[in-house]
Amino acid sequence: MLIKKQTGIEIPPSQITPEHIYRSRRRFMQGAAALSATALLAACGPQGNTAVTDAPRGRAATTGDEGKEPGQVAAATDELGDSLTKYQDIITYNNYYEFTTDKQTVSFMAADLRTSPWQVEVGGLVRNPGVYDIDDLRAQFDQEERIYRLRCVEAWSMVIPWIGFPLHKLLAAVEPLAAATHVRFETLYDPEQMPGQKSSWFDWPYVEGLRLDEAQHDLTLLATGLYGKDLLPQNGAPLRLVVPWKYGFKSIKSIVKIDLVETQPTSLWMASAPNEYGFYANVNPEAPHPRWSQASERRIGELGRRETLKFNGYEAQVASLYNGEDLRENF
Ligand SMILES: Nc1nc2c(c(=O)[nH]1)N[C@H]1C(S)=C(S)[C@@H](COP(=O)(O)O)O[C@H]1N2
Ligand SMILES: [Mo]
Repeated sequence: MLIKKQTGIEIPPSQITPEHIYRSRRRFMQGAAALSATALLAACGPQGNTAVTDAPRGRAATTGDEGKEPGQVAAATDELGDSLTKYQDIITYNNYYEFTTDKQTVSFMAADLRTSPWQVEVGGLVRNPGVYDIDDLRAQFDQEERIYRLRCVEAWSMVIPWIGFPLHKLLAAVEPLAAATHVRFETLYDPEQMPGQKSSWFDWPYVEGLRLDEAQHDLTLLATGLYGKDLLPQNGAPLRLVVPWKYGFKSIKSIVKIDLVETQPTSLWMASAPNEYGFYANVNPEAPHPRWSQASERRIGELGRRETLKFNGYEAQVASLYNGEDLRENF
C-alpha cells in the first residue's frame, strides 16, 4: 500500500470563487442562494415538506473529475469569517475507523469503496418506509451548499463547504409516527471492503443517533458532496450525516439505514467507551473529555490554537433544543 503525504497545489480560499470556471454543477445557483441564507444563519425553521411525489429532476451532473482539485464554492469563509479549510486537507485527514485509525491513510484505504449503486433504507416508526437510491435522493431533494465548522472530539477542527439537503426533508417524506422519539443511523457493514470492520475492538456496524427534534433541526444535513463535488469515500460517500453543533463522531459516514425508533439509540462510541462518549456529544468547552480538555482546538491549516465555542458556534440556533437540561450531565 502506498503511504505518502499528499501535497497538492494550494489555492487560497480567496481565489477559489471568482477565478474558477463554473463547471456544470447542477443546481449550483440554488445552492448559492441557499448559502446566503444559511451563512447568515437566520431563522432555521423547517422549510416545508418535499413530497415523495415530486417529479425526479434527473441525476446530479458530476464533474467527471475524480482528481484532487476542489470544485466551485459560493463563499470563502463561514458566517464567522473563518476561512474554508483547504480541500486537500479535508480529503486527506480523516477519521473513518472502518478502514484504519490512521487519519492520513484513510484516503488511500477507502479509495476503492463502491459507492454506486447505493441504497438507503428508511423505516422504523414511519408511515411511508422506503428504500431510496442515492440518485433519487439527489434528485428529489434540492442540493444546497452549507458551510459548517466540524469539531472533532480529538480537538481539531475544519471549516467545510458541504453540499446536501436537510434531513428534515427526508423525514417529512417518510412521515414519522407519533411514537417515534429518536433517529438511528447505520453505516455500511462490509468487512471485505472495510477491513477495519474485521477488528473486534468495536461493535460494527457504526451506529449513531439523534433525538427527533435534533434530527429535524434545519442545520442537520445529509451531505452528498463538498467543495462543489461529490463526496469522496474518505469523507463518507455517497451519503453522510453532518451535525455541526456536535462532535464530529456524530456525523456518521456512508449511511445505508435510517430508522425512526422509540428509544435512545446506543452509538458505536457509547457501546465501546460509555464513560467517554455520551449520546448528546454537544460541543462544550466547559465539559472536558475524561482524558483531555475541550476548551480549545487546533484549526487545521492554522498555527496555534483557538478557543472552542459552545455548541461549536451554533448556540443561537440550537440552545433552545436543550432548555432546562444539564449539558454537562448529558455529555
Ligand atoms: N462510519 C463512520 N463515520 C464516522 C467516523 C467513522 O470512523 N466511521 N468517524 C467520525 C469522526 S470521529 C469524525 S471527526 C468525522 C470526520 O469526518 P471527515 O473525515 O469527513 O472530516 O467522521 C465521523 N463519522
Ligand atoms: Mo472525531
